[in-house]
Amino acid sequence: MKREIIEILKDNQSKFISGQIISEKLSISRAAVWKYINQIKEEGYVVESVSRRGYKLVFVPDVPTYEEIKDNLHTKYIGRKLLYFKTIDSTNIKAKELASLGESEGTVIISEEQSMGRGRLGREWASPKYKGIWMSLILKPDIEPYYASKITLVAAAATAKTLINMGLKIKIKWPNDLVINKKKVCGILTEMSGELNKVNYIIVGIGMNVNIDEEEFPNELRNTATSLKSEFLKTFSRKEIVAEIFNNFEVLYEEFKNEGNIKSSIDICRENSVLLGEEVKIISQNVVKKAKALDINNDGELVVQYDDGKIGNIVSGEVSMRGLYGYV
Ligand code: BT5
Repeated sequence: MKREIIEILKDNQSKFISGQIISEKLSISRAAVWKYINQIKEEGYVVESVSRRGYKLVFVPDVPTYEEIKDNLHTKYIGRKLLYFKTIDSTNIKAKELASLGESEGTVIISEEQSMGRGRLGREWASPKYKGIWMSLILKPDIEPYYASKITLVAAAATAKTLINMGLKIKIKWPNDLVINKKKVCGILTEMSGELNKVNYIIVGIGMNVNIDEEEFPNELRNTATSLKSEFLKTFSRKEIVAEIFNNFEVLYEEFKNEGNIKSSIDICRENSVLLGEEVKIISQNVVKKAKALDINNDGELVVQYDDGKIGNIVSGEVSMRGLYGYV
């Protein structure tokens, strides 16, 4: 009902519409209209109310709700059901819970803040309120579990493409980071539930630092993390970015499902890679190896050459990549 009222207010933006008319249109009482208007205000909309004239919408907030993204959304199923939370432990945890209860492919959980945002290997993910995009997509592809890690590259490509199309200079740090000026602006956490040869569901968690000011990052992240606002010195519309990520993701994900390859995603990851041609440290289960990053192959693996000249293919998943002298 809240959604319908926002719609009516938007259709009449900058003029008053009476509570009576809204109540008639929606067949609810005027008291109910008043109650919903209060809830709408809590979401950040500014609604002026004047007795005998009714309600007027004067400000629409940058909230990534379905109501606010739908005009920019061109997908068939990604983000068509968007569950919006003000606060949550972790959108990945919620998405896993819902996916295991039968939630369909394409549903997205998004929250304004996370109290237990997580990175890979249980690392913490800082998710300050209203400042970023913290969301998880539920996917149920008919693939073998081995191929699930490719989804990370699809998500990296979709988010990168979104920002590049906005004219922003960003790079992809294989397999799961987007970076600007060698600092991390976005991280991806792909988690899977599956059996020997069947995927039950895959959850793609995407965390993007959008309007976070430098001093809002925890101290220990200040040298390695950044936000769109800190780098480009302006505030960005989260709702537009969210819709575009879904649009780009669905196209690239459909390629994966229908054609069994992620060629377009890999092209994006290659063209915008921050690692290719660089000396890197590959960290896996506390073992550190030095190598030169040569390419990303058609399976999405990183092709590297070790110091002894041997060539190796690295599957994403649990490896961390570092530059020789820092995070990139
Ligand atoms: C990642 O892990 O980069 C995956 C991050 C995924 C976050 C999303 S938010 C929505 C969804 N729900 C969740 O609970 N998670 C997902 P990893 O490569 O392991 O990097 C984690 C490391 O990044 C941490 O150990 C910190 O050093 C650093 N870090 C933490 N918060 C950060 C932030 N906001 N921006 C940049 N770096 C951060």
